[in-house]
Amino acid sequence: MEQPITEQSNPLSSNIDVASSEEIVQILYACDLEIFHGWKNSQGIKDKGLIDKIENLAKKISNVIEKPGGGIVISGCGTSGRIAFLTARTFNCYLKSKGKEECFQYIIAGDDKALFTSIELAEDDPVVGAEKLNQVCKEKASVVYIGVTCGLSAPFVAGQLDLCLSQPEKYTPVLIGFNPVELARNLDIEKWDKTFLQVAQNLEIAEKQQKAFILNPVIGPEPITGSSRMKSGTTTRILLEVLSLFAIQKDIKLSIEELMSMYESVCNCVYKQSHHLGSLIDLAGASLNSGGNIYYLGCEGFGLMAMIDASECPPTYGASFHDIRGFVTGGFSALNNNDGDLSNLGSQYQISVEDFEREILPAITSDDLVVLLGEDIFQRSSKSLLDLPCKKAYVTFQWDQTSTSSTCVEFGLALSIALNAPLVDRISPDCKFLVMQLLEEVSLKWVVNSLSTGAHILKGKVCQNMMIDVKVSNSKLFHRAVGIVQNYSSLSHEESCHCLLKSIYDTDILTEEQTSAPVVSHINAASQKLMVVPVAILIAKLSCSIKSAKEMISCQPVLRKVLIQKDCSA
Ligand code: F1P
Repeated sequence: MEQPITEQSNPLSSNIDVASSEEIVQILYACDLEIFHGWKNSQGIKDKGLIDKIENLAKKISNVIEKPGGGIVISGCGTSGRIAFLTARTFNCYLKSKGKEECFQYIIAGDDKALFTSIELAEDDPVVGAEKLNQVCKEKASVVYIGVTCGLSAPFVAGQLDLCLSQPEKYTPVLIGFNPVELARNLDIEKWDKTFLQVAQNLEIAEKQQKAFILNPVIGPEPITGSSRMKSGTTTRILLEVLSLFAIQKDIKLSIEELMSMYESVCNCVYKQSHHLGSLIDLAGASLNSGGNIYYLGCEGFGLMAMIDASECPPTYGASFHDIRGFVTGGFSALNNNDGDLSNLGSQYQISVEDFEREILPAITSDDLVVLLGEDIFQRSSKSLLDLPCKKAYVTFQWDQTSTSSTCVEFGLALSIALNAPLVDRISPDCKFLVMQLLEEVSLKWVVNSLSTGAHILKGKVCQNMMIDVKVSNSKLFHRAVGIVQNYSSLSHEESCHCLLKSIYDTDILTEEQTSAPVVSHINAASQKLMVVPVAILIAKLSCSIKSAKEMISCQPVLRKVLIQKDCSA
């Protein structure tokens, strides 16, 4: 069976783990260009059929929200839910500033706690998904529901789409993801009677009757295999923003294609700075490798974007939540989130720059890196950082500069990226500022994704282009982990699964009870363990015991090096 494109390995990045920092950026650029130029026979987001659908859907949304009781709900899990939140927040703010009703709502699996921490298990529940949608829409007469699941796989979203299909008089369902429908996930969903594929096929039928939309451009595999926070997250943002903009603003004075080409222009501007971005990765990698932490500070959308980047590092790279953290000025008061202030839930939810200044700054060391994102936070915080021993970096964007500058000023690495999107001046004054904000935020996403990915590569958390320390925290990630173990061994799928289970249950001999337990039990058992997948890879590849696999990893955490040493000594 063909693997979903979102889970395939991208040939462009197969040596990203041994590339220099500047080369890492160039590889990420090449992979991101597939968003705009397509992959194999696909045309990416510039596909004419996709653009037509976006145009029709924007009209539909606009009709729905103009009527009383109409609304738009965007929902997803992990990064997809976080991008749903950001989009709803941005466009509600815009509507509010124009004196209009705020009609965007978001849902994220695991609720607002999942905006900052990974709660992947919640993604596996279609029933809770449907209940949440029901709750959010109970007062509404007519809803455009947009379910985002990059891999066309999340049961939480499947439950919501299924609910929409059962109430066509109320809901217009939209699915956003990055696989063709036939590659949607076809695995049983616990305690449910359909697979994601079946739901997607029902949606296809509804789409033919003009009662649903599927936006699923093929944009090629991720640079780090399966890491949908990267290209897929970026494309989700672009699609949601283009849709929302055209739905609420009829007089933009741009076409959808032109707006998309502006995203491409800023992508080129950012990645042209591969040398400077490489220096940023070097700084960040040095911090992680010396046991230091990376702190992003930013205002508004910049701070939030950076927090989203940080929140995906634990599940993707087995990082601790301290390794990379994001802070936003004002914390929860700036968020406009569903569940309000969560800061009393513990330090993971202390997200304001003020929390950073109070709790972290006094103990900062020369191993730590503080990255100021945007001019506002630089004005606010650079002076207080100046005399501190930490490494410092500053990233900002300028529209009126012709070239990017990077200086190792007194402050540290200061990188001012010149953005240029030829059509900006044509946009109607009413939304020009908003479009520039969106383009800056997506640019920032490219910068922080490069930084965190590059730093973890330098820390040895990527082997070839696989995230070899992925957290086994939901069904999709369990199956991905089995695939990773199989990729590095010559074992069958079943044998690879057994190696993963041995690592999860910390045993050389599995019991019948363990092998026959449901996936959810494996996920629960794995949740408190470190280095589950690297240990499983070693026992699969070297046929060694759990104990010796753990010893090897404690002496040399970079797996490719362990394997090379073993190959040489064989
Ligand atoms: C949702 C998601 C990803 C995350 C991880 C687990 O994926 O939470 O955002 O990076 O892979 O799954 P999807 O439903 O958008 O495919």
